[in-house]
Amino acid sequence: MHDMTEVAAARVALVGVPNCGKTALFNALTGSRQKVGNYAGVTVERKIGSARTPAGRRLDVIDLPGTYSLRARSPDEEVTRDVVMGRRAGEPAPDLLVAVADATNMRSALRLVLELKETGRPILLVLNMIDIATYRGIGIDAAKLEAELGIPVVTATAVRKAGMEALFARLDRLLAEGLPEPAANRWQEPSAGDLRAAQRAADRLVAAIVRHPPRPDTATARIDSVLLHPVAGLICLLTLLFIMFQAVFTWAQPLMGLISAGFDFAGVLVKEVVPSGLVQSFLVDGIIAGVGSVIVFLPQILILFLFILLLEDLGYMARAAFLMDKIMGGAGLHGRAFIPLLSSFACAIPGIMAARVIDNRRDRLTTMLVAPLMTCSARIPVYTLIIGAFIPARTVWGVFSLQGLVMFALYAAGIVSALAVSAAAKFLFWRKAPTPPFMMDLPDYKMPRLKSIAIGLWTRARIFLKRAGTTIFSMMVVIWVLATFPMAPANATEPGIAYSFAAMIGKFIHPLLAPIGFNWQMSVALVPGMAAREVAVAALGTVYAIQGGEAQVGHILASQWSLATALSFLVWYIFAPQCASTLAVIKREAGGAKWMWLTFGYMLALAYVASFATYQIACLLGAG
Ligand SMILES: Nc1nc2c(ncn2[C@@H]2O[C@H](COP(=O)(O)OP(=O)(O)OP(=O)(O)O)[C@@H](O)[C@H]2O)c(=O)[nH]1
Ligand SMILES: [Mg+2]
Repeated sequence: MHDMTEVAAARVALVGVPNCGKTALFNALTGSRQKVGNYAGVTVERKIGSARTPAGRRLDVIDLPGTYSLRARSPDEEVTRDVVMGRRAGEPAPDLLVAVADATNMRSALRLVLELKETGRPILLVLNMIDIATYRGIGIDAAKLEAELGIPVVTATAVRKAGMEALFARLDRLLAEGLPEPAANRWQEPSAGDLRAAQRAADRLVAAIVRHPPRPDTATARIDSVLLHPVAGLICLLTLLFIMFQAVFTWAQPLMGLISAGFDFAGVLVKEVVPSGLVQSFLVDGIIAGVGSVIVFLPQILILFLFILLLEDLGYMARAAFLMDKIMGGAGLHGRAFIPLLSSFACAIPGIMAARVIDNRRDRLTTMLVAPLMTCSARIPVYTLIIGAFIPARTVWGVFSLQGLVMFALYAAGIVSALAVSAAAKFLFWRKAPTPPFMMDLPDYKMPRLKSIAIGLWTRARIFLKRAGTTIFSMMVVIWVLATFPMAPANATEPGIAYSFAAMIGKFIHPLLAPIGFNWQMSVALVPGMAAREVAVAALGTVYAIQGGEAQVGHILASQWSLATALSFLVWYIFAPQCASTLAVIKREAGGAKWMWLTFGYMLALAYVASFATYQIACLLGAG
């Protein structure tokens, strides 16, 4: 059979300024679920997806980081430039550029289009967010624009997949006519003068084709008069963060109780059905106590993400960055470091990658260095477990949960230490360098879309469960084996685990960790915890379950650890470099192992010193 599928797919690259809806369009065209968000710099890598036009042509659609110009200044913009210019090794230049414009902000969009035209490649322009433009009474004469630019223009509302037929039809027509071979690299990096000239040309075009409404929309400006106010705005931000952490702790409780009851029930059931022995121990102590003790935390993690996703979609992230700029600048951090650091609440890995939007290397490195100090969601299980076991569930001042307050304090400790370390890095490494002024677009507020929030939460739940089912599960198997074999001799005087490999390893490391108040069971848990922080919780679950034969880790901890030990363990988790994947990403993004080792070293040192101080002081105060 000879059909269209034999023809190589046409490569179509989506290019546009940040936040104009490229990824939304990419998702609409390819059916993917890449992350969209209402702030600049959501996409920092190129992503490829495939689509098929109604006429059966195959397309390889490439989503790219946003950029104002091909004159790339930061690593994410370099990705876009290199793809557009076909400079990536082993990758031909795209056959067609789809320029994406935010129809409510044509000025910067057209400037980029004019620059793209200089490359000599075929271009099609999509006027996206036409729904918002229409709502605000902004009129765009697409036919005139098409004539002026000499390229096809279509309108779209990417988030609702509206306008896709027209876009596909135009793509089909362009491809049927046959695309010209791209002219041999005509493009040269534009000078500042070129860019100014392009801006003037863009302004002329805007004047000719855009009709502004008599009464412009002032909703964003009105909301910002409060949210960006130097005092009121900061109060709003702090209140919001505070509510977020209280919610993570309190709203999740009923659901967590339910999940944990489910695992307890499963444990009981297995004990009924499977005769006692190795198999029963593997199922109950290894899998149910281990993996179950981590899955219990899913509700908390989803609540945290619900907040982050809502703020991202609303358009609040860039505002928070703006508010924090003074404080961060004081600590030697670039204003643009805010979003990478806030993303690190989810996980340091996307946070470190998001640092690509920072143009100068020095500020980028500082951001990467401190991102792992932000409290990532993998720490939530550890914190919650210890807080639940040691901090009484009381209310303070009538409204706040004491456990929620401690959680907030742990997050705050992460933030404060990140600021302190970046200040120290600036002082040690690049004292003389001034922090550049903060420039970042504040997007218009948008109503969060239920569907995209739901997709975001679902994606997170899947990542978490997959981790529990793979990394954590396999570590649990290893830990169960280590904690079970060799088995106790017949005339054993101690519980079986005391004779196991786990005990040997734990007792071997223990002298190092005794000064910070860790017992040998905790020492065992730290090593596999390098694979994923939550594993430590699962490992404690298994080790104590094998030792004590009970599934409720929290209860066992409360009876076996002193308060000083518990506090020291919490403090350890604020600082310790307990995540191998994060270190690997730092190495890749910073372009050298040096930065990885630096991060590892300083975090380990901080963890040890801080835990030591915490333990010793707590003991002096009688909590030993
Ligand atoms: N109302 C409306 N919102 C849209 C439309 N397209 C995108 N959005 C929203 O605009 C915001 C930005 O969308 P993205 O697709 O992330 O933008 P992007 O161009 O990929 O942004 P970067 O990756 O940061 O450069 C998100 O909040 C989207 O939900 C649209 O056609 N209509
Ligand atoms: Mg994007």
